[in-house]
Amino acid sequence: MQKRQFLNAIAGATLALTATVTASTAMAQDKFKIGLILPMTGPFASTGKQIEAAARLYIAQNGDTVAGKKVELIVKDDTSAADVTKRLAQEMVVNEKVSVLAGFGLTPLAFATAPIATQSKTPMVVMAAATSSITQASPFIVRTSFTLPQAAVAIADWAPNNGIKKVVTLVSDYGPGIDAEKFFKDRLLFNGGQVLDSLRVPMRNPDFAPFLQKVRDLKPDAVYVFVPSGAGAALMKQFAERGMDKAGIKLIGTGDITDDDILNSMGDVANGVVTSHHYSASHNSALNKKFVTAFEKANNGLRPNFMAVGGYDGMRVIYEAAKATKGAGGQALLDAMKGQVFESPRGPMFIDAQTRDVVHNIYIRKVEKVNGQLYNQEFATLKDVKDPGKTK
Ligand code: VNL
Repeated sequence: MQKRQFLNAIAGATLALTATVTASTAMAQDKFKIGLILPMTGPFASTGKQIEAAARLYIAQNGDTVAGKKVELIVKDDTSAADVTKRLAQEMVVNEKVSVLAGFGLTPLAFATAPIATQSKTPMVVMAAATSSITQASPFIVRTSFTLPQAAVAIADWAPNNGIKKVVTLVSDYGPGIDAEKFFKDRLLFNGGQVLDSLRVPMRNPDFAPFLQKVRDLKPDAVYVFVPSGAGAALMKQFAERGMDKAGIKLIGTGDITDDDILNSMGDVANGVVTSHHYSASHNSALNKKFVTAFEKANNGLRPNFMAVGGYDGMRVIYEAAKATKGAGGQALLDAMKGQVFESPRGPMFIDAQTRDVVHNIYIRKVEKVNGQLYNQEFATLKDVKDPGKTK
């Protein structure tokens, strides 16, 4: 009797277990999970905030189901520490069984996660990080942000035609800064310009003062700057405090320096600064106006910057790929991301099927006051710019 009861109990438990597994599998199949890993705290929190807000806006506008599945956006804060990004990515793949890893606010965070994407065959959408070589770190990476060489080459072509021949470069000392320096320098020299010195500042908590003093002493026509999104205001402030603009030294750079979300707080020193980039909040298109208005409305008047656009377009790439695969993940989902062509708030763009990197217009812009607000006003367009950093 006892033995029989015991066996019955086991049979019951097994049945219950089977039922649970079946139910949870069905639930997993009914969901399409996107693991969004971002710096939400610390010095690069603005990047996380912009991308999360843009992803939520995309879902609000396009619905929270795709290919018949409920979209679940799982947002995690990596505090901009690469070991945390990697651990979170691992947990998302193993425990949450996400179909896509997304976000990646800084280059080292993307590099740390690339092996997880490769091993688990999970598409990884880089929405922020912009060092050229990132897409080569895993065949599962697709990028919707931009690359520093795209922007750097454009401003190196503009400068010598506009009275800027002697330049000092000043960049953050890590991946995107090194790209920004190299591609600007090579192109400026090719164009007959001169680079008097190349200065590199620490990526975290930089004190720009001694570097700007050095620039002042060298008396170039301009200082060319790359600092990551969020750091531009501090640099502008010190540039003004040292009277660099009054000394006749111009400031040029990639658009990271005149970041849309903090541009107004920079004040008059930013007025007139010329930069090259793929996105301005004042980009003149119906789609962008709609995007900016909706973003500001949903976020207490916060202006979207280029990080927001990388996040928004990344969601577009993910949604359209999921529709094409009817919700299937892995290699099929990755393949459906490659070659997508569409209109972004930045203008036309596509994902190069060979490199999995973004191809888009680069605009030359000048900071101007529009209705009392500072904006990056686009005045020249280089069309369909591929990443100059790709050798294959
Ligand atoms: C990176 C490139 C980060 C450009 C940025 O801001 C940026 C990067 C946080 O690749 O780390 O503006």
